[in-house]
Amino acid sequence: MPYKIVMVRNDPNYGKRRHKGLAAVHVLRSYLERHSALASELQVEIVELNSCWPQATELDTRWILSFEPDAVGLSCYCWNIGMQAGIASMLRRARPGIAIIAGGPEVSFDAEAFMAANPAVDYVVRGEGEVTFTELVDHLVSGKGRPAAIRSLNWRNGGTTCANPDRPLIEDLDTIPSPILDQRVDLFATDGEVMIETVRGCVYHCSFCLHNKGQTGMRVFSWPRVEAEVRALCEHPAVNVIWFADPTFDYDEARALRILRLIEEANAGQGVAFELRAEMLTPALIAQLARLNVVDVGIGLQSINPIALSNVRRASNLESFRRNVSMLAEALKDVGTRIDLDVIYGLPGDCYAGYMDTIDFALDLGGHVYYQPLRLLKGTNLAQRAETFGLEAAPSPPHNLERSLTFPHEDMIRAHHLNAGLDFLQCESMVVQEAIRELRDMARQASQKCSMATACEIVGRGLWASEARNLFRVANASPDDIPVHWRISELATLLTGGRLDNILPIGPRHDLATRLRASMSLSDGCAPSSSGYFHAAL
Ligand code: B12
Ligand SMILES: C[S@@+](CC[C@H](N)C(=O)[O-])C[C@H]1O[C@@H](n2cnc3c(N)ncnc32)[C@H](O)[C@@H]1O
Ligand code: SF4
Repeated sequence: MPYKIVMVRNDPNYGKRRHKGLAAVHVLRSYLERHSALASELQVEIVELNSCWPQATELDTRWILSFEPDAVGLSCYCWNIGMQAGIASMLRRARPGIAIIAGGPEVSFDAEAFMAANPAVDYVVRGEGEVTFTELVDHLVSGKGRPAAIRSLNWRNGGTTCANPDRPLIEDLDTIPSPILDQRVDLFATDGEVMIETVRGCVYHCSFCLHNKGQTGMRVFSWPRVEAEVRALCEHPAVNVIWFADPTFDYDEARALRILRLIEEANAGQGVAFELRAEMLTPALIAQLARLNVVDVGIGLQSINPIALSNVRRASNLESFRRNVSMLAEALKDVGTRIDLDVIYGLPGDCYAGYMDTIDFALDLGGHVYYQPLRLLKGTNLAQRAETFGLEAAPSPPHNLERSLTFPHEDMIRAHHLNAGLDFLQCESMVVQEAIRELRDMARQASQKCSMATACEIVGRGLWASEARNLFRVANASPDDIPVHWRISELATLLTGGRLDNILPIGPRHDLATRLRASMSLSDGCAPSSSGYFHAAL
């Protein structure tokens, strides 16, 4: 009888960011099958869940149990931890003898607390999982060795839990087999969007970010490996879009150009998507990108507040950011690429006025603003320094910031209003976009201080105060996966009929100027002047 392991990926995938063919569970299985001393005795199955309602846990658990597993590996991220913990507990009740193993960034940094809160979980694999998981499985199958000898493992010893010391990172990434090249992932069974990693870690160390997973330094897969994997994806008939998980694809111009040229040569027209640092873009890279079917580019702006950027150790040059994003947008305009400019509100030292200025800066560039509150992610440097900056985040993942010394709760609410207006502005309904522009122009006549961000806030505030609130809340159910554009567009058109008066409690238009002035005086405490937010910074 083989030793059966079920690896569970759990991705509630509502919204635009859909299922991506490759994930940790596939990589871990390939590594195990290649490196385990007992590989021939193993049967490893992958279960991919995408339920977004808690009641599904029972069905999901039954599915896992139908494989009659000896061990179950749960892949844990901030977007699924509640559901994975629920599955662990149901598995334990149904089959007390099963070995339940959790891994992933959401359990790596507070493994002891996680095990204390989840008695069903037997083991937590911290950090990079390949080697630890393989050693653990070998121990479970053979009964040989001691869990105490497995680095980066948390385990139970009678009534107590033990935390073994950390293991170093895998030095040679090529020892990790590619599930794509090994044909261990059925790309026909995906929606055609596949993610690959050609590096691990990031050369930068922004203190809010977990791309370095609490470690330092960036490691790269060798060129032959990258070349083979990219070619295989380009030539695969089921692949529509190749997503690069690399956090800063353009960090090394020569390497990036080499990959882009390879795609141009091998590609049969599939889409490609990247995450970039705008400041690193060069004319050669931009020209090469324009030769491809680039469907999506994510670029971090985060904030234009220099104090906030410095507090999170992020060097930024707004002039080259502006220049390079404009050049990129111009070069890609015929390709129809969606350019997301990532913005975070609530970084330490930032305040509402800083956020408004940031939004105006991003909108001026013509990109699509992808806003997110600061998430105080476990394992980041910022989470350790939260108290210094007076950062208070929600206890439940993804630990959205609730307030800070410079971003009090009432300003968070204003930011939520602004975001709601921004969703309307960025929806695909031309009528609504026009209406918001009209509002801004009218507001500018009332006060020079009114920018697009102000107009968005006013629209959003009206929206939340109206009957539209519930509909909007539903359309906007998962801020990370929205805007579910068509839904918001439809909703916007439905609600407004093209007339903002329908959603704004602003009364007759002749009264608008007075009301706008009143609403602007509300913001005077943190006015978006050129230096307004400097005073609020730490
Ligand atoms: C792809 C991706 C996404 C995709 C998700 C696609 C998908 N459904 O799989 C999208 C774009 C939707 C996304 C969104 C978000 N993401 Co994201 N994302 C990533 C990214 C770039 C790659 C993940 C990946 O597959 N890596 C490759 C695998 C091999 O590495 P790994 O995931 O770390 O897995 C290793 C270990 O963790 C461990 N392991 C993992 N699972 C298991 C299971 C077992 C049993 C074991 C033993 C070990 C183990 O072993 C693996 C191999 O070493 C990572 C960054 C990164 N480079 O990893 C961020 C990352 C996972 N995302 C993160 C965050 C915070 C988010 C967002 C909240 C947005 C944000 N940036 O603030 C949203 C949340 C979405 C939601 N619905 O709420 C954080 C994770 C924080 C956390 N604690 O979970 C990361 C680390 C980046 C960051 N921002 O710092 N994300
Ligand atoms: C891969 S980066 C984008 C590209 C590039 N590396 C950069 O920083 O410009 C992914 C994005 O995730 C967002 N992000 C990362 N950590 C976050 C956190 N703790 N809270 C909110 N957003 C976060 C940031 O906006 C970041 O731009
Ligand atoms: S935000 Fe971008 S540049 Fe900064 S550490 Fe994360 S991935 Fe790297």
